[in-house]
Amino acid sequence: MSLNRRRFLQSAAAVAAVPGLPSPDALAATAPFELIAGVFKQQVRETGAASGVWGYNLQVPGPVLRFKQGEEATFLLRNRLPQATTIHWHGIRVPNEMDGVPNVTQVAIAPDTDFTYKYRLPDSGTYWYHPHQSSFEQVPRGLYGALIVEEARPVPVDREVLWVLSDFKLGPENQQVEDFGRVTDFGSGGRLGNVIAINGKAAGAQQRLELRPNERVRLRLINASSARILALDFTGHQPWVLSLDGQGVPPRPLKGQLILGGGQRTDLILDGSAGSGQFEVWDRRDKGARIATIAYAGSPVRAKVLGAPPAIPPNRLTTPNLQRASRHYLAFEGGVLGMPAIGMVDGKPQDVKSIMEQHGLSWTMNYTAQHEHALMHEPLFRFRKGEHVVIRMINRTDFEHPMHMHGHFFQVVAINNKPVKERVWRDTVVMAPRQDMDIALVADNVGEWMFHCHILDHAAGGMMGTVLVE
Ligand SMILES: [Cu+2]
Repeated sequence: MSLNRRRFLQSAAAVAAVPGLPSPDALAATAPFELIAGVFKQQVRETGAASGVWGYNLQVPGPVLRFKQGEEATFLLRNRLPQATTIHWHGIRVPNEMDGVPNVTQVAIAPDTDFTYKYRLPDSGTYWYHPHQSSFEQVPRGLYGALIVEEARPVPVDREVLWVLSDFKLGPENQQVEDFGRVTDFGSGGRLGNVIAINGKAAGAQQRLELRPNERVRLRLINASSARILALDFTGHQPWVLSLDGQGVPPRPLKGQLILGGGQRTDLILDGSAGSGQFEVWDRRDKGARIATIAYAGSPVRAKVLGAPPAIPPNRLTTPNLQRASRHYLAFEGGVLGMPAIGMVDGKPQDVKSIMEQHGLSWTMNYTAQHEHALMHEPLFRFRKGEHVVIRMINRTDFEHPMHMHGHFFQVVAINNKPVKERVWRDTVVMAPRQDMDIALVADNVGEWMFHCHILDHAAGGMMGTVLVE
């Protein structure tokens, strides 16, 4: 066990002595916004019974949390679930102790206790929040919501629309199928739902996005699915890509399908350029599914459709210098179709059979498989504060993996050893099967940060590690 972690456990024990008390800090300044995690019913499918869900403030997705860049946010999380939970603020560069990772940054919040999260919002953009405790179960039950940080001067639009995309696995009575945590899902594509949802309601032709001719809409898209990767197709329209994972890009027309892995966000500018009629929005993955209808109504907002939108003012992120960067490697192996590496579990070498059968794990990262937020593991990497780093991720599996790093943004700088011309900021990137991908970042946020697959079943099956910035 590292010294760092031992220190954490000691302080964790001290905190645990006064369960349920918010920290004194939380009592000062502005009143916290209450997020009550609970169990309730919500109409997900159009017809039939309401579904039992877990969510925040009796709604799935949870309330839209909206702030201005630079503001301080305070949340009082009240856990009324039958399990311990936490909230992770995906993409927000919070101080480490506010990151919501059980055993690593805080003690999991027990049922019927509260916890206060308080931090400043350094970056504008589209973010989201969800538990990091048993996330393979708590997220698909409905615990997620959008966190939007407005730019000081937002891109001018007529209207904003938010789509929190997810899926539910519902049985014939619309009940949630209680099959969370199956090793077969951990080692394959993850537990996919059978009902794609937009803002907590079943996707399909009945999900209507109404546009007036020549109207300009900013469409914020969040993939909150626990496993599903989406490939969106806006037929009859040519949206502009405005930002990826909250970070502005030079606006460009969306070419082909919009790939959105679990955890990723994209803001689009959607112009009412078609002027009349109805158009289909599709998810083109697998067999494909029509998820929504763009329908025209009303009089034109302006005489002509607008041209290219202005770029979002960039957030203050330090660009990694590849010449002076330290180089690191991260090999991924495993999965049901591949040959899992012989690896280390809980500090001991294990053969493939026991990794899978005895430990219920399916993947290794640098030949180590670990249980979610395990206490005994060492960080994958240790970086000095301010160190420029390149991590070559080597995907020796037959699966895609949306890899997410906490507390930092990174740039994809090479794919299969070929430099990438345009470097965009991301906090989550989809690695293709058998692909090598180099990501670069400046490790400037001190603490121990998760680096994991955002197919939450994969994370639970071994694809979860940390990087320590000190
Ligand atoms: Cu994965």
